[in-house]
Amino acid sequence: MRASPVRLVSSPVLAWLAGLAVALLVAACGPGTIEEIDPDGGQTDGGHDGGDAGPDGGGDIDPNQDSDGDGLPDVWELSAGDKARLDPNKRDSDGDGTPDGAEDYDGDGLSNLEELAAARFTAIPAEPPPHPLRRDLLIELDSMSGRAPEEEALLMAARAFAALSLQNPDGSSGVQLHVVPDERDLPAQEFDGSFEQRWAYLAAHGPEMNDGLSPPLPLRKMVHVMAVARRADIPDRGGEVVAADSDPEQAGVFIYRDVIEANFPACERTMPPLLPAITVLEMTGSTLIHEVGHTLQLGHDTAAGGGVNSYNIMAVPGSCGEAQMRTHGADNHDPDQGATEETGEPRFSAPAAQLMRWTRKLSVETAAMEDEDGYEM
Ligand SMILES: [Ca+2]
Ligand SMILES: [Ca+2]
Ligand SMILES: [Ca+2]
Ligand SMILES: [Ca+2]
Ligand SMILES: [Zn+2]
Repeated sequence: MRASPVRLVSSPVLAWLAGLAVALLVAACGPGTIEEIDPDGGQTDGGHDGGDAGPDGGGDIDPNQDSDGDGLPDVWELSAGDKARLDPNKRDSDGDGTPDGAEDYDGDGLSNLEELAAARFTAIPAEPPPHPLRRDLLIELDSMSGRAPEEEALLMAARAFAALSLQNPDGSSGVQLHVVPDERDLPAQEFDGSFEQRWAYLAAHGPEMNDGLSPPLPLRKMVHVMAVARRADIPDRGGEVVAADSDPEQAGVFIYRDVIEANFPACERTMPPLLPAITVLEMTGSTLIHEVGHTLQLGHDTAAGGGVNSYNIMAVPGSCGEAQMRTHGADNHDPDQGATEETGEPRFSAPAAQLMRWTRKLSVETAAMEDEDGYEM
C-alpha cells in the first residue's frame, strides 16, 4: 500500500533552567497516514551461498555447511537452540509456509537471514552478535570531527535497551543495541534549519557499507544516527528526529553535541538533598536513547510515550528536578516507571517498551513518523 508520508515540522523549543535551555524535542507530526511495511522486507529467498558442502561422513564441522540450503549455516541454526524454529535439516522448520531465512521469530524487524548478516558488522558493544530469538536494534553512527559520543555513552544506551521489559522467544528479556560507527571525522558544520539541508546530509551519509557477501547486510533496517555540531537557527536544541517527505534515506536522528557541551554539566544541587550534576556524557547518552525511542515510534509524555511520567526517558524535563528524575531516577524505586535510584541511569518505562514498533523503525527503510492516535510527537 502506498500512502502519503508525513512531513515533520519543528515544534517550538522548550526552554528550561531559566534560560539555560536544552530542547530534546522532536518535530511535530501533522495529521498523517501510514505506509504498511512488509515485516520481512520481501526477503524470502533461501539463496544458498557458497555451495561448499561439508566433508562427508562427519569429522570437522564446516562452519558454512547448510544442509537444508536455506542460507542459514547448520551451526548457526543449531546455536539458536530451538529446533522447532531453526532445524538445520528443514527449510521451513515450523511448517507455516515461511522459510526459516525469512522468519522474524523475535519480532525485531530483522529476518533470520538479516540477523545472520548483521553479525558481520563491527558494533559497540561487540558481543554477542544478533540473535534470531532475541530482539536486536541496529544503528549506524556517523560523527562530525570531535562530536562522536563517548563509548560509555553508547554503552549507557545499550544498558537502557537491554533493560527493556520485553520478553524474547528464547526466554531472555530486553533488546541488544548494536551501534556501528561508520564515518567518524566528517567536517564540522552547522545546519541552517532548512529541512532540505538535513535531509540531504542524512542521504549523503546513509548506510552504504557493502562487503559483497551473501546474505546482504541489512542496511535498510538500520536507524541512522548522526552526531553533529548544532543548528544555528535553534542553538539550544540537543537532538531531534528528522523524517522525510518520502525518501527513507533522508530520515534519521541528529545529536547536537555542541549544544549539549555548552549546557552541561548542569542541575547539581548543593543543598540537601544533594544531587549530582548531569554530565555531558549522561546527557549525550540520554539524548541518544530518547531520540532512538522516537525512531521506534514513541511519543513524549503522553500515552504515546509510555505514560505521563518523569522517570521515563521519553519525558521532556521542564526543570532540573525533572531532569534529575529522568536521568538519575531521583526518588524512584520502581523500574517499571523508568530510571531508579538503584540504577541511576536513563530507562524506558514498561509501557513505553510495549509501544515500541520494531517493524516501523524510522530508518532508511521507513520515512514517516506515525500519528495513529492523534498525538503530537
Ligand atoms: Ca540451513
Ligand atoms: Ca516457517
Ligand atoms: Ca528477527
Ligand atoms: Ca534478533
Ligand atoms: Zn523527543
